[in-house]
Amino acid sequence: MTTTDTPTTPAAGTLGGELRDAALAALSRIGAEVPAAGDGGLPVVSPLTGEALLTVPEAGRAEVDAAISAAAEAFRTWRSVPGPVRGGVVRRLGELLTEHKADLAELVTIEAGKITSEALGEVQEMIDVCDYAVGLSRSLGGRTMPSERPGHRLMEQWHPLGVVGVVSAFNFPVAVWSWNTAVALVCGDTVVWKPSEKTPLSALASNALLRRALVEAGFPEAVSTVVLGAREAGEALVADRQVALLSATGSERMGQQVAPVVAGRGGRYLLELGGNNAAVVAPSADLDLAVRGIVFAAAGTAGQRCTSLRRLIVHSSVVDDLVGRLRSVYAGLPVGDPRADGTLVGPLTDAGARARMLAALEEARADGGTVVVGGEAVDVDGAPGAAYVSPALVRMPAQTDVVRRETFAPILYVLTYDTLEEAIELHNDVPQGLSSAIFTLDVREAETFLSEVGSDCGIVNVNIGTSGAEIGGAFGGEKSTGGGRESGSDSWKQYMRRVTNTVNYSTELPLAQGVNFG
Ligand code: UN1
Repeated sequence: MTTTDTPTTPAAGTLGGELRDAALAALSRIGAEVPAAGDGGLPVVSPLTGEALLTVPEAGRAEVDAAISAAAEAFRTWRSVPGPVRGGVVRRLGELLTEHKADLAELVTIEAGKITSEALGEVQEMIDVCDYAVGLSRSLGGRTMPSERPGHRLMEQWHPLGVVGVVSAFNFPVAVWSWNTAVALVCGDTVVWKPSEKTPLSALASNALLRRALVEAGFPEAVSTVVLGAREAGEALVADRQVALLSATGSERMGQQVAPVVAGRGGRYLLELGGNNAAVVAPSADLDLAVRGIVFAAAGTAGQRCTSLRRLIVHSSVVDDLVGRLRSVYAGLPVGDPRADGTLVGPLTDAGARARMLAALEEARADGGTVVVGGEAVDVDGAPGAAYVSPALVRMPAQTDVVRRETFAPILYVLTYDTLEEAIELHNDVPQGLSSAIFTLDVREAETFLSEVGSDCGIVNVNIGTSGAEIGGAFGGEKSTGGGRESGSDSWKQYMRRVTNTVNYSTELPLAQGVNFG
């Protein structure tokens, strides 16, 4: 944003003034301080009005370097704290999040534009992952394997890795940090977090709660730090050799830039990049259930989840029926202030996102597509600078380039198929591989879609939509989505280093593979 188009601070009595006061009140209840910005700084723009509510200081390279060094120093203590004691800090974080669930959700709504129910759901996801990590803190374990040599033990241990850098996106401004941080902390790692520059207040609030839990238990605050900044701050985190694991969520382009730098310095990366998620709707599908699943996945969060449903691949025998039902639901979707009761679709993050949505719809039309419903800018009272839209349903004659790209907005492209093989072919013929679904009551179709010849995604569902995953599973995807896995299952392994140990408790020194050495 240049100085000339920086929105002015909203006046009292306006919607912007009300949002600023609400944000400051929520921060104060949480006990989070917003440092004074001085000259320059990052404007905190709410998508509800498109205005800057306040300004926060921007960290440059020096501040990021200092945060990383402090985290590396804190790691020297934290790594030797017993796992279950580290788990106690994460348990306390979960309690504090429960206590301040509504406060943090309010900040998420103000900065990310989520409707209240989804914002509360995001904080619940943080509480859930804390629970999960507390359990892990008593169960992280290595294996013992049979040694080929008598009197020898072959085993593995998992040790803390070091500093974990977290780069997160605006659309899940707090949950994605918590997936990484709750797990990293019980694994004995320390964390430096660069949140999206669009959501600094939610980040300061989340980290203030964690720091309270750390201090109460007598641990250094530097176990977890937030650095507010833009590109330069992110680049500093990516390039620093002290950052053992860089976990980044964002665009496919961002991932392509980050991966070679981290790999080149011998670091690890965990990438959660774009998705272009599809659902196959088979002839046997329960269409009532499918419609509910499809609308939440495609229009929920205004299409701004990496798991949002973007493509529908529908059997030709049910496509007209399904499109008809979706058209009537879409026509009645309440778009507006995400804090209002009954709103289901809040704003897009900014005017640029809306322009990209409208351009994608133009391209779809030029490719022979028909916009069945939606796809228009929506004016909301008191918020002329905001970017509200009506979710679009678009029938496409083929899977053209615009369909194969991720547009981060509520556009659902409808394609048709006749055989399941054809549906799977279309499904997998995109660069991304995050989440997928099939709606069917036919066990053969469901199992084929789940099998090695089915969906090529990291998340494959049956009779539920593509979004809204639980934290207990590993979250992430293949191909240009980046290959990382976060949150549940054995994702924790990425946050630790594996050590293979061979212990000889015999009086002989037999060599492996039967080698005789004199
Ligand atoms: C994201 O959009 O970056 O599965 C994460 C979901 C949420 C997480 C989405 N639990 O939709």
